[in-house]
Amino acid sequence: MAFKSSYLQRVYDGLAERNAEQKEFLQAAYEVLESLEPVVEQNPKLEEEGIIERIVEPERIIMFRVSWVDDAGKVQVNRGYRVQFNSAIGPYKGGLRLHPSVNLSVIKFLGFEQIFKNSLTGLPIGGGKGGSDFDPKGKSDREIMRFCQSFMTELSKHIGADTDVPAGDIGVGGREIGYLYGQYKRLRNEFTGVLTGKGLSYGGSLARTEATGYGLCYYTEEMLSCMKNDSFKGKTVVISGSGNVAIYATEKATQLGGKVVALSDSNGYIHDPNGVNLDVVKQIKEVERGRIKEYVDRVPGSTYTEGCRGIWSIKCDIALPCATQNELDEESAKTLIANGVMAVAEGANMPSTPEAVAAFQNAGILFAPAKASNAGGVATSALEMSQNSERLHWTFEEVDGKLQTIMKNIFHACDDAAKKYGHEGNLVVGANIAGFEKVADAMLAQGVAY
Ligand code: NDP
Ligand code: 2IT
Repeated sequence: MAFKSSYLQRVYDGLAERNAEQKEFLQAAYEVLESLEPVVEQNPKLEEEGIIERIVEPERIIMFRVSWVDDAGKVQVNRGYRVQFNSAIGPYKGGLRLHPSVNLSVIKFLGFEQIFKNSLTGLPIGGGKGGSDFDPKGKSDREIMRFCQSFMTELSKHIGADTDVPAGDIGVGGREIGYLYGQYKRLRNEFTGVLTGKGLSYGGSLARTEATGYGLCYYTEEMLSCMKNDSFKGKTVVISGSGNVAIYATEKATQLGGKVVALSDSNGYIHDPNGVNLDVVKQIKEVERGRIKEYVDRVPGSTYTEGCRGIWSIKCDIALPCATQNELDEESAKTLIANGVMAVAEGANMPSTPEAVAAFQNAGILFAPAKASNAGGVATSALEMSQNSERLHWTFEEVDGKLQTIMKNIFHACDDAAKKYGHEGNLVVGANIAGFEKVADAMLAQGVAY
């Protein structure tokens, strides 16, 4: 690992020394810093004002005990996190993840990515992320409720509609947001837009549920159109995961004329050469909270294979990784390339390893990085904040129309920045630079008090 800029090298070395155990965070930071080489070279002010040192250090990290009582009456303890990474362009904004793999490194990588993603949306939102190592799998509704109430009892001291506005991520959907919101309101006696992804009956926005998956497909469609004069029409699509992002990516990819032939969860994947029946998937995952393997009992002609990584061996034109970080490695990338994939767009956060990204780029495959292509979720969260502020509801068409415009704009911001700094066609570099420029500008304008 070596940077051309001695400034970037020094900052990265210091970061790696201080956070030696945080491999996901260092992975995310390295990629961004690497993209910023030409920007740092052309703007000496960034070094003079210590912008890179400042941007890699969270403004605030909150870690707390979450104790709750399970259905057997036993006390359970988990660890809660909120990383308030950067508020230069707006209140901290970003999801909450509930998964046993959550630790400080994971939350810091997600919070760091969120700074640039939120900037790319063009909306006034800073970067943050939170969560817990609590495992929602196999828990009753009452246990989920008690956990969420305990989590919010501490979190409520640190957030607010103009301070920090959390939302969902892995393991946090409508049910959890409802419990979290109820507890915030109880503690603060305020009906305010402190969370997004809320239910429609208490301040949620139409199209927020669909937004990340739909936005991913809008970005991909624009990328295909502008860079290959092509579209989803007639394409075979493989999507990993079967949660919120994967389900609505499947819905939109299908509406745009693609055929989605595979979905997965952490146990394995299904292959349905006829195109997945999304009503069956929604029934299993959204209503019954079941496992993806149940699909094959209900849809003849489909197959299930144990082990989620094998999904990338299925031949496809477009691959949309929508499960979790580092789920697509170099070997999987090479298999996709050998099978003729033309485009890869990330729905999950950092799903491709650095080696996989390099393999796609070297092979001339269109590659859309997460912080650009999955920004539709947080963008629509910001639209939910707008509606809460004006105490109005917009129609589905209005929100979806804005989402489409935002995703197209993000694609062009990435494409333009890549061209401007001599990396035409490299949307990874383009996204990092375009996201960074606005945040750096705001930090420079606001002085060095934090
Ligand atoms: P969900 O909890 O709804 O679904 C997550 C899916 O990913 C499930 O199918 C889950 O399988 C699978 N998964 C989770 N962890 C792992 C793992 N360690 N290995 C293999 N599979 C795993 O989450 P979302 O759909 O909301 O989130 C998916 C990704 O999209 C995440 O990276 C998230 O950060 C990102 N994202 C989400 C946004 C949103 O608005 N929700 C916005 C932008 C990005 P299983 O059930 O077996 O755990
Ligand atoms: O990773 C993400 O962008 C999200 N989980 C959505 C965050 C949000 O505030 O809507």
